[in-house]
Parts: sequence; C-alpha cells; structure tokens
Amino acid sequence: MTTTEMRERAEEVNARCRRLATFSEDQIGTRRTFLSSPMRDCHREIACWLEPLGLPVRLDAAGNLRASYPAAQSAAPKLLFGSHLDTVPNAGAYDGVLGVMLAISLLEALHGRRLPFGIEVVGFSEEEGVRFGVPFIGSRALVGRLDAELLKVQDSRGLSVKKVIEDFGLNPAEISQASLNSEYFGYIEFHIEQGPVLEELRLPLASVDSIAGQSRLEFTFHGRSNHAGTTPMHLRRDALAAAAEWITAVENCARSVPGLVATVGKIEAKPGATNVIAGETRATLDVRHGSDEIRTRAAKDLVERAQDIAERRGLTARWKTLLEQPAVAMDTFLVSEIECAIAKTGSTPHRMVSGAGHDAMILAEKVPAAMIFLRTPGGISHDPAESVAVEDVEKAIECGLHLLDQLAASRIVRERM
Ligand code: HGY
Ligand code: MN
Ligand code: MN
Repeated sequence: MTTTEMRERAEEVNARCRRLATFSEDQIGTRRTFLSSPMRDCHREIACWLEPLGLPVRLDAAGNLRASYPAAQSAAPKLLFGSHLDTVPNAGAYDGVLGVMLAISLLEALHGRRLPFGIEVVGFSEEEGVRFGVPFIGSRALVGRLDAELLKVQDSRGLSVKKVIEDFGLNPAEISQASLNSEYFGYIEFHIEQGPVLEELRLPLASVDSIAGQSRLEFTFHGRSNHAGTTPMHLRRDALAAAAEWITAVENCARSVPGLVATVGKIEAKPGATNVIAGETRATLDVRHGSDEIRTRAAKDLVERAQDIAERRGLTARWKTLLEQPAVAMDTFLVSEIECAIAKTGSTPHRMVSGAGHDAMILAEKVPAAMIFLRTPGGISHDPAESVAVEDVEKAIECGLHLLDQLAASRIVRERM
C-alpha cells in the first residue's frame, strides 16, 4: 500500500471515529450506552461503510454488530477482530470504536484478497457497564455468559437487560446463537492504551501480554437524615460524612500498595439538599491490580473499612459486588506474532499490562485473544480530550496487515484451525 493510501486510510479511520462520536444520548458530549437509539444510528452508519465490501452485516441477539469477510475457501475458520461501540458518559471518540474502525479498514485494505481464514468484525454492544452497572454484556454473549441472572439486571429506569433487548427489536431467546462455536480460532483487538506509558516510551504501538483484574462494588451507607441547622454534630448519623471518610481511606489504601488502583467514581447522597444531613449515600468502588490476590485482599479490606467507619458513626454499611473479573493473560503465540508485526512497521515492539479492562479478557475464555495498543496522547481517556495520532493509526493499519499475512502463513494457525 502506498504511503498516500495508508495516510488516507488512517485519516478515514479517525474521521469515522469522530463521526460515530456524534451519536449520543446527550446534547453535549458523547454517551452511547447499551442498545440506546444512538447505538442504532451507529450500526446504520457502520453498515453504510461496510456496504461497498458487500459483507453480510447482522446484529446478534445481544446487539453486537457482526460482519463476515469470507475466506479463500468456504467453511474455513474465522478470526474475530473488533472492540466495543458503547461509551462512558462524556466520552472521547476513540475508546472502543477505534478498534472496530481499524478492523474495517484492514478489510478495505485487503482489496478483496482472500486469506486461508475468514475475518469477522465485531462491534460489541456494551463493554463499559454504564447503563446496568455490569460491564461486558456484549462479549459475554459470545462466550455463553449472558445468562438469565444478567438478563434480569435493571437500569436506573427499571428496564431489564431483557426488556431493552426486546425493545431494540431483538429476541433474547436467540442469545445462545451469538455464542462463538469452534469455527473461531482467535480474537484480536486494537485499542488505545488509555494511559501514559507509550507516550513516555515514545512508541506508537504495543502488544498486551495481560489485562489487570478488576473488582467493582456498590456501597450504601445508611444513617439518619435530619435538619442541618438544629442537629448538633455529636448527635448526627451523617451518611455523606461517613462515605467521605471511607473515600479517603480508599485512596490511602491504594497509595500504600504498589500497582494497586482504587476509585470511587460515582456517589449520590439522599435526600440531596443543602440544608438536610444525608441519611443515605451510595458509592461505587473500582479496584484493580495485575495480581488477583492483591486486588481481592484490597477489596476485602475496603469492605471492612466501610463497616468499621459506619459502626463507629452509628450507621450501617451494605455492599454488593457488581463485577469480580480476574486478571487475564493474552495468548502467547498471538502476542509474539503482534510483536513481530510491530517490528515490521519499523517500531520497537513493547509488551505491557493493560490497567483498563477490555472485551479481550472475556473472549479469552473461549478463543486465544490478544490486543494491540495505540499510543494515547497525554494519556487522557474517558474524556472528550481523548485522541490518537494519525501517524500511529497508519502504523496500526500497517501492523494489522503484517499480522494477517503472518497468520495466513503460520503453521500454528493451520494447526489451530
Ligand atoms: O473501565 C475500563 O477498564 C474500560 O474502559 N472499560
Ligand atoms: Mn473505556
Ligand atoms: Mn474500551
């Protein structure tokens, strides 16, 4: 591919990401959650871009967009290539979407060339966990874990996952058909790093060797709402003050353990008035570490801290676990093939742990999975300032084409097929 074509493709990938960012549930900023109507707009736009390739585009019963590029011979196994199409609130334009756009760009760059395996592009319907508090709904369907329990989970308006699927015009009874069968031999996900490492190393790409585990919990502190003016300090059971003390303990705990991160990202106090002492406070907790033992111990410690603080203040603290996701190693063969492909672009291959969670950690339950990170300028993500350099996208497309050629020629892939 000429450098001009490469540049044009990279610019088109970024332009498409920015276009999809306009499909939002909010007037200002990008928010696109599980099977919301902007997600339907997103599917429609992507289907238009796929039209010239003549690929059959479908939605599976979990709302994942899936498009199959045929192999040289029919009935050949498939390589899955993609990422998620949903976003966090006030999101950037590249988290998730870039991986789907790069997968499509690779198919376009093949110019109809058929490989010994098929390629299925997948745009997952939900990875972030914003609407239902539980992440990876889309990719769980591909590994057979979108179960009855999860279908019952309700959003803030009391709509269940099942109802939302039905309202989108899909049939929850067909979810089992979304599951990967034995014809898939691997999953590759391009994704922005969402952190500062590649920028510090001045590298455009990296291969991910493992994805940190994460625990997500929701805490409720119960105290006693009362008049802010007439209630002396020593008679209060202030649920917001208790949560505040606990949040500081969360930060101190994470600071004291190398590699541990812990975040209280969402808090809501009731009744939520200036002149009323909060009687109830809900707070989320997100704990991550490369070691499952360190992560789970930290989560357990923070539950105990919440209980101690509540007890000392005459309150109660309850909690529920929203997600317990172990750390996941990527497929060593694919990791090394990716490093080889990165080297062919003239960049130094780098291998790193992902602090962010990704659909690849779910797909890895069923197929060999691996990820290719792109540098994140400023290390900024989950924010409108999130960006990716067009030069790095060029490198990613070049790396992806090398990777496809390597896999097409690989004896190990043939044995896996
Ligand atoms: O939260 C995460 O790790 C990812 O952005 N879903
Ligand atoms: Mn994200
Ligand atoms: Mn993501």
